[in-house]
Amino acid sequence: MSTMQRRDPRTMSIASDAQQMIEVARSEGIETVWDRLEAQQPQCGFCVLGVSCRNCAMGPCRVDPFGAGPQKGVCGAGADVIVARNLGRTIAAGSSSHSDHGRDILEVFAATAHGETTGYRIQDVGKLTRLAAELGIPTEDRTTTQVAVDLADRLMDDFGTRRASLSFVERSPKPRQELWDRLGVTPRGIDRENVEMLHRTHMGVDNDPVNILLHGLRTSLADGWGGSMIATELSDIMFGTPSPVMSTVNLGTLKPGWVNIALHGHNPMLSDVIVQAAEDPALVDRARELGAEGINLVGLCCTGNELLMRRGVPMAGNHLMQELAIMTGALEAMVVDYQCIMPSVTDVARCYHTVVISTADKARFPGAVHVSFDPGRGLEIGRDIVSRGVEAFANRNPDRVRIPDEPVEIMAGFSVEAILGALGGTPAPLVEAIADGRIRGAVGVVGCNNPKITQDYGHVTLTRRLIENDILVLVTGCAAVANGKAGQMVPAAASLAGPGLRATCEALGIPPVLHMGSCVDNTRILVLAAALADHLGVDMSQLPLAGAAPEWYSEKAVAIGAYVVASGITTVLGVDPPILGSAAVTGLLTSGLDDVVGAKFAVEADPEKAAVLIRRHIEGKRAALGLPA
Ligand code: XCC
Ligand code: SF4
Repeated sequence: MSTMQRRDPRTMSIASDAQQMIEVARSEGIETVWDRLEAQQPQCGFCVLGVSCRNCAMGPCRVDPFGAGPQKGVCGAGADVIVARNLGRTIAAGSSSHSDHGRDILEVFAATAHGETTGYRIQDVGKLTRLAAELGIPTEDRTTTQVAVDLADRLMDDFGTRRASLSFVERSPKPRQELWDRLGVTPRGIDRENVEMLHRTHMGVDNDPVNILLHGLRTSLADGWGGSMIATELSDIMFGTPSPVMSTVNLGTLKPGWVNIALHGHNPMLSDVIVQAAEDPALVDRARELGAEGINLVGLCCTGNELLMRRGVPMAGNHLMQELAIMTGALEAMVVDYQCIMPSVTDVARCYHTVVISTADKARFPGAVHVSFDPGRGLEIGRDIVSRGVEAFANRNPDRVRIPDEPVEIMAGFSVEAILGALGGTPAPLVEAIADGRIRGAVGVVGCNNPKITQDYGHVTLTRRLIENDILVLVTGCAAVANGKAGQMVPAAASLAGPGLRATCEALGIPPVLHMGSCVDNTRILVLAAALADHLGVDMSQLPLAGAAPEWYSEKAVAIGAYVVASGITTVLGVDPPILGSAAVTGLLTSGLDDVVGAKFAVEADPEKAAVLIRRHIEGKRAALGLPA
């Protein structure tokens, strides 16, 4: 920890709440993610390049990237196969994570349709009806319940292998569907593609790196146009389709005299009933009895994004804030579901009065209290959890409470429905603004924090440079939270944008950086891109669009990057993926793919340079469409 102790917090995060809490961690001697990254140095060079394999017990094996040592694993696999297999498995892990989340939502939706849940209902009947009609499910003269049951059944099928392609693949532009068919990458079943990837990457199955990578694209498409999209759409139906909402962000959302409960993870199905439970007068009375002013719920990571988007629940922070939030000494409970929850949170919580409450049977945390989620008793469980948070207030030590900073305002809630609604129900005004050059194009800036990168620096800098150059930015996940903390997500931030984007945002009263939701909600960006392409009668790959994941860390982010590229949108990564040990795989992803799917990956750690690269890409797409320079 020694070198860490000397490192300037300003090189660790650009966010002042984080910088202050890093000092607190040091003075209290509590280990953080940055300390552990330091302790891991130097990280394994073989793994960094992707040339290590432990897929079987003849190994583990490593290929010497300098050519002097072994060039093949025991089975005979060279660097290209090893790197491709590793990448394939990473995509499958990310895709499975999103899709399993989607299935969990689908199961609660199905149970709700059958009247077997408490605390859940169909909130957006309009969206249910639209979706059913889109999938050919009869809606006339039928009850909401009947339609919902059929929709649930239909989407359950998408997880298996009963049809030639997934329900939502038909939402993509026709030329894109034809291309996927020609390439043989149209996803067939969500589970199937993931299972097949595990099969192919078993020793002695798929030994052709290109063939593995093509299946990697198919696997990711089963996430983007499958599991994740189901998660988004059904969450909208059950919890409400987001519309613009003002809220606040950073650790200042924790309130000194209140019971503070943070909801962390990814799945909105429990957190949504917790929001209902926190309004229970009996629980609020109990909080007051214990001397608190009330119950304050805040979000972390993507569970937080789900609640911010739909209910305006304040957002305490993104990925790297989870340990620091506990160190405020003002957090009674951290309720976790799954994904991106560091195992270290229970260690940090032990130093405070914070109770960590795990809720998913598939995601247990030693040291946490486990309250098993059961949608049949949703509200009751929600009350139980909130009550544990309230009771923990009695153990708070007021002398240890250090809440840094005042919260910053943020506008969220930009579902595709909300964006099209603001435009008068059609993408035409946006297409016109892009066509005449007031807006040059749009970029999805998405993904995580990674302690290898100064927290939020990549997101905030890249976004700033893009909006300054009249490029609309769409954000999700931790990238959204970063931009929110930096004040770039309020309507007044239009003044930071170039003249064309600024005028458009001011006319509509929206920020130049639009919060489109959690990481599964990257599917909203796909749907919007498809709508723009269809409106122009072109494929998505022809649009002046790009994706960026400046601070990505997770396997899910790799799956997202892959489906975005497979959908025709070039994507720039800020952290090296572990593929550089294979010239063939690196070449395919960063150049060859362009000829195959009309998009590719680029890696650029410096967000200033990434912005230039993206601007060039967008101007190139504009020129090819004959749009004004
Ligand atoms: Fe996780 Fe979604 Fe990444 Fe953030 S952006 S660190 S995946 S919380 Ni999804
Ligand atoms: Fe080694 Fe091949 Fe087994 Fe991988 S699959 S561990 S390269 S023998």
